[in-house]
Amino acid sequence: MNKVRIGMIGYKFMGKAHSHAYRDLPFYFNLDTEPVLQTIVGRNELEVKLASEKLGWHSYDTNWRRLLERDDIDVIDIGTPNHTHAEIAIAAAEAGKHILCEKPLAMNAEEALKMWKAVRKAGVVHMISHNYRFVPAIQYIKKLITEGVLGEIYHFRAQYLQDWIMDPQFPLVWRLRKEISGSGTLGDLMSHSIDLARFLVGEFKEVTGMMNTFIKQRPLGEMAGGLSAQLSGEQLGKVDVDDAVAALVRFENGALGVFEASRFAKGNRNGNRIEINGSKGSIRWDMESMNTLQLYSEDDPAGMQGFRMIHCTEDVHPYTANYWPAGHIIGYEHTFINLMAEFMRGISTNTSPSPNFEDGYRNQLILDAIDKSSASGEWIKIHN
Ligand code: SOE
Repeated sequence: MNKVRIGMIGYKFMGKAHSHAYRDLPFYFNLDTEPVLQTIVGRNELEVKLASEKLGWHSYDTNWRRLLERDDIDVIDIGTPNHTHAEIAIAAAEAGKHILCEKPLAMNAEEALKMWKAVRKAGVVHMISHNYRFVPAIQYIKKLITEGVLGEIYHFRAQYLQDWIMDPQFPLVWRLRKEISGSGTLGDLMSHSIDLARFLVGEFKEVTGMMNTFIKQRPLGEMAGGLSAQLSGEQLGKVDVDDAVAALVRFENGALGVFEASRFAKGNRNGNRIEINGSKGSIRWDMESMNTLQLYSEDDPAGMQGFRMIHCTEDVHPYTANYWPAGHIIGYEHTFINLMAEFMRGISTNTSPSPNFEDGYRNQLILDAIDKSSASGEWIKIHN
């Protein structure tokens, strides 16, 4: 068994999700590589020490640069705010470390391109953590589309709706500050929908977008783990990212796309949904019922046509044989375990599984175009 020693930077929401996935991976998957939770990094020593103990890491550090000098670290896992991704990833690639990076890959396409070039030059394995690709139902939809069950694809519809910042007193955390996050719902949520669309339908040809910021000032504060936050004073700061975004898309293959992402959709906690319509059938999927999908097929007998629910928990469904008997469902955390399995396979075969930094760059081209278009109102071509 080859040990792959991980150095992970960041220890909050994604730090917890990634730590859990590394720990549980050998429990469910028989791979020839096994992740070792070597060192976790954070700037606040007390907090990172506590995280290290709770999440099961062998050691902790307060400076990520020290990891790059160590021979006992094979992977750098980046779960820090977006404005740090490029600096860390490029330095990690130059130090010969494999890299897993949280999404969106970068602040803009220019930065993302530099990151992609750096990992190519260094010959390291790289991946971006678009975990929803690794929901069994999503992988199964890909299989159905590839086998022609939906026929020619005409429409891709995506909604990614949340509501955790609707209270005007919710503080101005880093996710709401452009200099740290690059964008708001666009990069945080719509990047996931774009990743699913590129995976299931194909490349984008052109886009037009619109955005709004409903609450323009908020009290200062910080993320406190998960999607909660704490105030750091009375002072107000300007919200300079989008609270909501919508985009229309033409795909290279002629399909049309409609995308919507919002943090102002009351009642939607993590409403990540897609619908795909083809010449022979349609599919609907919703993350909040992630183990199922709805399939309409024109091949069903007359009188029995309609959307039917498929439980993607049978052994024939991707990844599910690694877990429980049919009908015994999996959850959000398992999407990261499946992703880590692909990352470990990538390391043992020296290939970078999709979604990798190339996908991160192509995704970022689309994010930048939607951002630009929402200011100018124009349609923007995507130069893939
Ligand atoms: C917050 O909006 C967030 O945690 C995103 O950052 C994740 O990418 C998404 O999966 C869930 O919501």
